[in-house]
Amino acid sequence: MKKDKLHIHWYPGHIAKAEKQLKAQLSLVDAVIEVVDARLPLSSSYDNITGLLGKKPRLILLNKSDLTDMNELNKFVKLLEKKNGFPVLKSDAKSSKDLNLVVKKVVELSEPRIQAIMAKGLLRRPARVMVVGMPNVGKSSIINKLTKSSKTKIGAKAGVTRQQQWVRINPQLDLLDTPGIIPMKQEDQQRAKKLAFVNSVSENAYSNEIVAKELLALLDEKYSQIVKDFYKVDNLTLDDIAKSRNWIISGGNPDIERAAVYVLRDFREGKIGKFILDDFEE
Ligand SMILES: Nc1nc2c(ncn2[C@@H]2O[C@H](COP(=O)(O)OP(=O)(O)O)[C@@H](O)[C@H]2O)c(=O)[nH]1
Ligand SMILES: [Mg+2]
Repeated sequence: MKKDKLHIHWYPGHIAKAEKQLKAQLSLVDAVIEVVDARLPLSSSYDNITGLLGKKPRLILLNKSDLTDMNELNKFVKLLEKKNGFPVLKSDAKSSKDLNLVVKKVVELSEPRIQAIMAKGLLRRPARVMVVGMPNVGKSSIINKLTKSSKTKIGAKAGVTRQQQWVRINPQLDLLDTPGIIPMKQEDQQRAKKLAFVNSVSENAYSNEIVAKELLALLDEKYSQIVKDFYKVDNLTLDDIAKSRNWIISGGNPDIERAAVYVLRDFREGKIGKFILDDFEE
């Protein structure tokens, strides 16, 4: 199945199903937390998120901020706030320090809808919120962090299928404990490629060698010296990296596949450096 050219394909049937499921989940909540990979502040967001969410208030969470340069990321925070008109926060789901603010913001975002309910004469209820985002951006990690302190599973609500579990985070907030997966639907291969770099695309869809080469090319444009220093090479090629590490296969050729696997892993774990792969001008 692996192809020798990087072309990532999404199946229309899967997308339609995922979209339907997501819409059903969305109908249950007052606001959403859209988790985005901070290394791709623009391209790991869904390109038609407003079409999908309608008027639903959204908190944009730039997660994995620990893997980025904070000064650069702060510029994207401002840009996204301006572009979307919604609050934008940074998070590192490996620590819990940012999450109090997340809780506070989503409660605020939900308030208009709760006021509307009360205006109809109903009693105040906690805000209902869910987490959405592309694969691997950290949705489950965030849900786990948020729900850790609260063991109150409050079960199915009226009209909610049994699998939908809610967790009471505090008296003002109920969180849907299953994340909404945003279906990928785009012909934009540039973006698909970037999502592959951060492991947001099934690894069956591409070969390591091709993705690693593309990643090195992009890093070479923006962070060339940092990456060259890390691998102790003059040129950012898999060949040179394999040679520099002394990864040689039979016949004396450099072990390209091994170099590719390491480059992807080093990048994804933030070992090479703190990077943002979107251009600010986009
Ligand atoms: N460095 C770092 N890694 C994270 C962060 N959040 C999640 N991860 C890691 O990213 C991977 C995917 O996280 P997961 O929560 O399963 O993503 P999901 O697919 O969106 O639910 C896991 O290996 C997490 O440990 C973060 O803020 N920083
Ligand atoms: Mg998950």
